[in-house]
Amino acid sequence: MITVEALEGPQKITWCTGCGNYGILAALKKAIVELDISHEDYVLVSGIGCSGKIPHYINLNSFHTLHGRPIPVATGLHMANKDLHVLVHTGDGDCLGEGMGHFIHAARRNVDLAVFIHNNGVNALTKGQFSPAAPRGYISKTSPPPPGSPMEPVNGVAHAIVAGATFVARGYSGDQKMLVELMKAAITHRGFAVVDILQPCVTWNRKLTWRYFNERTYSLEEAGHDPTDRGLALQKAFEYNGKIPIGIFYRTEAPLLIDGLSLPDVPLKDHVTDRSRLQALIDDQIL
Ligand SMILES: Cc1ncc(C[n+]2csc(CCOP(=O)(O)OP(=O)(O)O)c2C)c(N)n1
Ligand code: SF4
Repeated sequence: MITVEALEGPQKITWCTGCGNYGILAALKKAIVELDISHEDYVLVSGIGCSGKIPHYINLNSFHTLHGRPIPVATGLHMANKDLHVLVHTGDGDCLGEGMGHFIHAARRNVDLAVFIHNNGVNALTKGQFSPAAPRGYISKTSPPPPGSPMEPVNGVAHAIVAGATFVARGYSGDQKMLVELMKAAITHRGFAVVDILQPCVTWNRKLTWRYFNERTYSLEEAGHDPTDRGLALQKAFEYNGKIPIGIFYRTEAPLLIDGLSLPDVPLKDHVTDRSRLQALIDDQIL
C-alpha cells in the first residue's frame, strides 16, 4: 500500500507560503493513497508554470514537458500503454491558453486521461499577467490601464462539456474533502476527465482569494444537481458571478478513442523497431 510519506517528492517546495497549489498536492497524495492503485501504474504529466512544478514534489513517474503541451504528451503515453493511469496537471494559462486546441480535441476524442487544471486566473510563474481565465477587469502590472482585462474569461468547465468530455467537475483547493473525492472519481473514470480546480495565487491575484472562494463556493451535490443532464450541466457552468458551484457537473460513458483505433495487438510500448525494415521502407520511398 502506498503511504503519504512514500509519495514525498525529491525536491524542496518553492511555492509561496499560502499558495493554493499546496492544497492540490495534498489532495493528490491523499487520492492516490486512498485509491490504492500500484505506484507504477501512474504517470504524471505537467506543463510549465507554478502548477507545472508538481512532479518535483511527488514521488511518481512524471514528465515535465513544454508550456501548453502536457495533453499531447499524456495522450502519447496513454496510447503506448493503455493500462497506465495518466494524470495531467496544467495551469489555466497552460491549458486554456497555449494548450486550448489540445484540450478541446482530447475531450472530443475521449482520450482516457484525468486533467487537473490549477485555475488561479493568472500566469503566475511569469509574474501575474492576466491568463485566459482572469476575470474581466483583472488588473496586473502588464495589463492595460483600468478597467483591466477587457474581456470575459475562458470558461473551462463549459468548454469541456461542449467539447465532449465525459467527466467534468470543479474543485476548490480550500475544500480538501471534496477535492480528494473528485480526484479519485476523475482518475478512475474511463474517458476524458476534467477537474477545474479553483486555486488562489496569494502573490499575484488579489481578486480570486481564499476569502472570495470561501464566501461563494457551494456544493452541487448538496444542491441536488443531476450530473447526467448535459444541458443542466452547461447551465450550471455559466453560474459563476454570485455563487460558484463546485462538484461534478457532468458524467457520462462514451467510447474511448483507443478502442476506435485499429492498433496492433502488441501494446506500442512493447514494439521493437526493426531498423533494417525501416531502412528498406525509407529506401523504397525516398531513394
Ligand atoms: C512555449 C512557451 N510559451 C510561453 C512560455 C512562458 N511561460 C512560462 S509559464 C507561463 C504561464 C504560466 O501560467 P499558468 O499556465 O496559468 O500556470 P501558473 O504559473 O499560473 O501555475 C508562460 C506564458 C514558455 N515557457 N514556453
Ligand atoms: S506565484 Fe502564485 S501560484 Fe505561484 S507559487 Fe506563488 S502563490 Fe502560488
